[in-house]
Formats: sequence, C-alpha cells, structure tokens
Amino acid sequence: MTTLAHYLNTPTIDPALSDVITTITDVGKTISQLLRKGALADILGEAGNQNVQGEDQKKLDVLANDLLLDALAQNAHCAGVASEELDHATPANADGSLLVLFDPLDGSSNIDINMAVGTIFSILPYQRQGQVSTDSDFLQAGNQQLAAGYLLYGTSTMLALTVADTVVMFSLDPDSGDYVLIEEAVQIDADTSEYAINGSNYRYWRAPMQQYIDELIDGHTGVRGRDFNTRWVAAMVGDVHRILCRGGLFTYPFDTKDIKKPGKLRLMYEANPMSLLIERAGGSATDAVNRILDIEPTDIHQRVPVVLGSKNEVEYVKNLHVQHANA
Ligand code: AFP
Repeated sequence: MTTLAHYLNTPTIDPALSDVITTITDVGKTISQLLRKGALADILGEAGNQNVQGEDQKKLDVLANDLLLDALAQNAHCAGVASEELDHATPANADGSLLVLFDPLDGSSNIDINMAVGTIFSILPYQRQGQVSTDSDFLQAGNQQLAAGYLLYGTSTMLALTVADTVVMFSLDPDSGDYVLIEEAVQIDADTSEYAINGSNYRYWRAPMQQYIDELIDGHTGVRGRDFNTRWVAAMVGDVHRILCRGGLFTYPFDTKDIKKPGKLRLMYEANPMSLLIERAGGSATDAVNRILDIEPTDIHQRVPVVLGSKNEVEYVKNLHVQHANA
C-alpha cells in the first residue's frame, strides 16, 4: 500500500513542494470531515457575504478558505496565497519558494443538496524570494505550474495530483486518515461519446459551439454517426474527475450572457490546474482554439472559456471554431 506521504517522500520531488501539498491535503481531511457532518456541523447555507466575483459565499466556502489560508500561512515554503474568495493575494512567508492558488470549494451550490464539491489547487514557483509577494508574482502561465490537483468530496474523498509527468489518484481512507494510492498513471482515451455542458446557455453561445452541440444531439442520425450522452455535475471538479476516470469532454464555453465575463471559469485556480491534470493524463485543454496552459494571465481572477478532455473531441471543437473563423 502506498500512501501520499510515501509517494511524496521521493528524491525526485522537491521537499518544499511535498510539504505544501501535505498542508493542502491535510486541510482537505478537515473539509471532508465537515462535509460528512453536513447540517450537524452547522456549515450549510449562506455566510451573508459576497466574494470578489459578486457571488454569494456559502458558510463552508468561507470556512474552507480560512482553513487553507491559515495552514498555508504557517508553511515556511509558501510565499503567498491567492484564492477565489479573496480580492487580492495574501503574502505568506517571504523566504518561501512557492505560491499557491486555490478554489477552496468548487461547486458550492452543491453543498446544500449533498452533492459532490471539491478543492482545486495550483502551485507556482516564487521568483522573488526574500521579498513580500504581491498579485503580480502570481501572473504566470499555467505551463509554469510545479504541481496541481484537486480534492473531490464525493461518496468518498479522492485526491488527483500531478507533481511529476503523470497524474496519480488517491482515496482517503476514513479509518486510517491516510490518502492511499489507487491509480498510478491516469490516462484518458482519445475518443469519447460523453460530454458535459450547461445546455441552458445555448442561446448565448457562439455559432461553432451551437453547431457542435447540435451535432452531438443529432447522434447517429447526424454527421457524427453515433450517439452521445450528457452528464453535468455543476462542479467542475466532479466533471473533470469523471473524465479522468472514463474520458469525456467538458466545456464551459464563451458566452454572451454577461459581456463583462468571457467565460465562467477562472483561469488561474480552476482552468490551469485542471488543464495540467488533463494534459498529463493524455487529454487536451483549450479555450476552444488556444492551449489554456499557454495563456499569459493579466489578473488573478480572470475568466476563460474552457474545453477539455478526450484529445480527439477537443480537437474536433477546435476545428469547428477554426472553420467558422475562416468562413
Ligand atoms: P462555484 O465556483 O460558484 O462553486 O461554481 C462552480 C462552477 O464554477 C464550476 O465548478 C461548474 O462547472 C460551473 O460553475 C457550474 O455552472 P452552472 O451553475 O452554470 O451550471
């Protein structure tokens, strides 16, 4: 049996990185316990505040955010922390070599209905050791990430992590409190017949995305010549987990619902870490055309359209967009 502690304790993994990952995953155990207690822990419902994105914060969002912030502030290797729930990054230990970004509780509308939620994290190098970190230190492309992962609090708690060339998966053993390795090299099939999208936004999508979904719905009667199946967890962490387990395509595309937002998902603590996991598992991740991991960020809270998952399907979406652009 390989535990996360064993896995991280290898000469090929920077001990600072191992330490920060351990801090995050330890907090994950606490969040998992709170979720198990649910209503009994008085963590459901609204906290009465709005986050920087103007969204209502749930009690557990606030709690998960505070738990991660406090724990990382005490980690000597962590130079700064950026979160979905904070306007600006918070400096931590100036001598640290790492920056951490996270979405403390992705899919928070699922909390009150006892459905899957998760914590997503991304770890970047810190270039100005010895000086206090600021927002601009975090503005690095996703291809600079040293590690990324998520904790999925579902029927069991699972950790997907990439800190080397592969994606590994652990399951949290509720008896021992250890994360136990269950999958050493996750791989996504290049082809799929399953896709995830919030179809209620159809009228706001661009023409190539509408065409793509029309083709999938037409199934064996249309140009694709086979049937497709829809799944939507309403928590990206759940949809990405399904794709790592059995392939598929997930998209939250560009839409015109709110012209100030080019997409719903956040580049730095949702799209980037998920894209690294997906690519390292053999899949692809784009904004419909361009590789997500090559986007140079301009704001820690910037949003981006996302199309990720099985390689050939992501490529198909890209080709439709290129064809429309050239028409
Ligand atoms: P929160 O970050 O507010 O929890 O939203 C979750 C999310 O960003 C992402 O995880 C889901 O895929 C997506 O929103 C669900 O969006 P819809 O509410 O439009 O279905």
